[in-house]
Amino acid sequence: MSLSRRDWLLLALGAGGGAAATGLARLRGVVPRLAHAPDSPRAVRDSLYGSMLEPPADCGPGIMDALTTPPPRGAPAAPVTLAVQEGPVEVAHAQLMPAWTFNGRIPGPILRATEGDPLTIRFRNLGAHPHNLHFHGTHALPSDGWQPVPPGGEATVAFTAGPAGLHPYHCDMTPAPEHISHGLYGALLVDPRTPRPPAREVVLVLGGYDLDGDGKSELYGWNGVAGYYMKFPVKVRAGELVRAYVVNMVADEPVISFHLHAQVFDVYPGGMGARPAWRADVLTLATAERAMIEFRLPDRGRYMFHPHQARLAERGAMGWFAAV
Ligand SMILES: [Cu+2]
Repeated sequence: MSLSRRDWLLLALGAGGGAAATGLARLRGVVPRLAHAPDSPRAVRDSLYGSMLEPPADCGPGIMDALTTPPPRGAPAAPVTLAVQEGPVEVAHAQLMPAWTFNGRIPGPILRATEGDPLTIRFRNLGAHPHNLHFHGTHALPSDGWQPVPPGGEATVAFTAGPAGLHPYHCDMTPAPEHISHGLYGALLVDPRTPRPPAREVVLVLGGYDLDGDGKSELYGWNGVAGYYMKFPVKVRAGELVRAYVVNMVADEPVISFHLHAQVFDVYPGGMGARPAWRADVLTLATAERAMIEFRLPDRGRYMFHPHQARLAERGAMGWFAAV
């Protein structure tokens, strides 16, 4: 037995006190939940659709801006330090993940360069496990970054940014899914030398969290926080060009998808190329696969986005664009 969307709405709207109470009792029995999940009827009542998960209480509006909006194009490529730090991170309300992070956050910082720029990244391993730093895209083999860096060690990764596109970076220590699902990933945007048209740019990196160490994620978050964009939609202006950089860093699912409601989008696989390869409203991505998509939201209102895998959507990966 599973709950239909209509059941959710009836529950959320409280269709009679008795019915709602019955519904909640039923919900406890049928919805798979985390072993440590707080019993949270408020979260259920507040969720008009989908995600039962709330972001951490101190994760308020605006706090995710630096992980949602990329730095502006054309800023000089400064030397960057990426330091692995290990420690607990609250990835959803009352859900602590024993995380491994770049610079203390998940995902790591959004890096941006223009094709042909020299990039130098200092990698420091401040954790208790061997880690490393591997970039997608092109680079000379000495900067491929697969070699282990022991605790306390460091390495320098230097390469010429390219090709123009969207390239994840991540720890590639074996087993890579474990290192990635602990939080060691981020995005590098490489702009073409001929600028793309102005747009409202958004980065959406999907990750999964294996809280109990069984090799399977139990929580999912766009830009690291489960339920965040459900509660605090990504704001765009109605009618403006939106350019979203979508990256899949869920390491324990064969594929995930990104689905936008009520509009279709142009797809640039890998963020590469000057013209879109196709149009769609569902984008399917294997692990570390990514795409740049472009669309306009013509009317004021909320446009839903989520993976089309219900389990992922219900466990933190539901979100909204709010066109204002
Ligand atoms: Cu690692």
